[in-house]
Amino acid sequence: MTVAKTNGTVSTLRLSQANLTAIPTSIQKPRYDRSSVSPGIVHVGPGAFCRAHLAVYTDDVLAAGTMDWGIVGADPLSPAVRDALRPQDWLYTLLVRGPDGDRGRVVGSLTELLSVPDEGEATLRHMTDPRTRIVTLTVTEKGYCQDAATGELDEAHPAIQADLAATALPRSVPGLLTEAIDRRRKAQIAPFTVLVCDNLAQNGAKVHRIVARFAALRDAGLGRFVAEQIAFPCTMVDRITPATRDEDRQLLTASYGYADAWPVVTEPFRQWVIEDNFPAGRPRWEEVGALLVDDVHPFELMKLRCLNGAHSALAYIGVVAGFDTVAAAMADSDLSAFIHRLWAEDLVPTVPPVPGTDIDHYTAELEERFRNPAIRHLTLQIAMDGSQKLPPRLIEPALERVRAGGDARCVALVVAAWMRFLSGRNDAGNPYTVSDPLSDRLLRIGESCGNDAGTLVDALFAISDIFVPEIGAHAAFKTAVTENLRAIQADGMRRALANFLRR
Ligand code: CS2
Repeated sequence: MTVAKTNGTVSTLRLSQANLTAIPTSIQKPRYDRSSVSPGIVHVGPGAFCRAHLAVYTDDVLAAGTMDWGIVGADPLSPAVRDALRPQDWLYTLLVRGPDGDRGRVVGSLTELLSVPDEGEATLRHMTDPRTRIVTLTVTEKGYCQDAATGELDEAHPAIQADLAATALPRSVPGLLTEAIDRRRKAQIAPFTVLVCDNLAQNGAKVHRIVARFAALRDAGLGRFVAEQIAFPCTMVDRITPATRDEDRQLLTASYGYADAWPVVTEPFRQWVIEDNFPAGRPRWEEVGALLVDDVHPFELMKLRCLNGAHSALAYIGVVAGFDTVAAAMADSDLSAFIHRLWAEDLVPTVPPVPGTDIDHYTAELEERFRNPAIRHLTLQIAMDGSQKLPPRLIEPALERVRAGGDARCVALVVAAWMRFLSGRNDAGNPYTVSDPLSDRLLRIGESCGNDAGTLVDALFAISDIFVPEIGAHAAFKTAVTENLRAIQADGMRRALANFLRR
């Protein structure tokens, strides 16, 4: 749909509240009056995942008629999403991409978006607004300033040090949450519930400890208040959502005739399991597809290990072997055979029974999701932040396996692939960027150890933020990682993998 301007040029109509009626009927639109929505949630980290997942469930809650759960997004890093969506009245298009095409939908649950670096005070105002009863977060694993291996607050983290020293507004996530909780307490406003929607094991409980510790470092009484009075339910979130590409924007305009500066592309599958512990109330997410339970832990272990663990395996092996996307990696018969073995031998045995779930059906469905050729999920995107992702996805299950007398040999190969990945060049010699909060340290280790597998494994295993001492000191696991790394370096990833599968 184009609009003629007075100067004679023609431009594409941009998504906005006023233009909604002109958007094609094949796109689903908010079926409720957005002007009567009031904010009830502040969401920190309004990236693609949040906009494909909890903002959509919440959009359905609003459509069902409960209007006091609008979402105020707060981006802790940059103004980019705010600036893209402001001219669109915070509307965006979700393209649900299945193997046989897209289903489009305009999501209306965001009532405002802020950029924390330049609107910190406004963010805190929203967080202390009595109408805000839940603060949800998707800030990635590294956003919580944790020691990934122990899950405790990394007190030496520069952002934590800066927030403890500063009189200015906090910049870290623990700092921001603590400041808002403190302001509410002082103003005698009932606390909000904190819902952590990132891929950490026991995410709510873990972040609760991190924030309580940060608060205690500020003030012992405040630390106790956070520990005793704030609810941090655990949750398992799932929907594969790659970063939006320019091609996605162009395709949207070409197919539907309007412009959206930041649409989100996602897969059809979605799952949300939430621990039902919301003292300040919550939307009725269970009426729109979420599962509210007493104990999320089995669901969380199943998802973190089987989905995210396999994803990380596909990412490190895939990047080194030259597969750009998960679907391309999964289409390789050796790689998919390896993923089956990783599930069967090392991961599935560590997952407790999951209510209402057949784990074989779960992994079969995962395989289908990974193979969805319409979703271009880059292996390099998943490979980011390995130091944070490896512990919950692969190191913890490996530790459980070796404790039980097993050998975790498939995990040992993935850990070796990660170490090979850290060199920043794939088997064809093409360079890529290793993006990780520990990248300086990892790079220094790589430079000083060169290609000597034994020295490299020793130096990397000594990083206790990734490898808890018990796994670091496990001789057989360490030997297996070293042998795999030597094989990958000598033969290349594909040959090493093929030989591994023959053994
Ligand atoms: C992925 C996840 O980037 C990654 O590390 O493993 O983002 C994954 O796509 C989601 O957790 C799926 O729900």
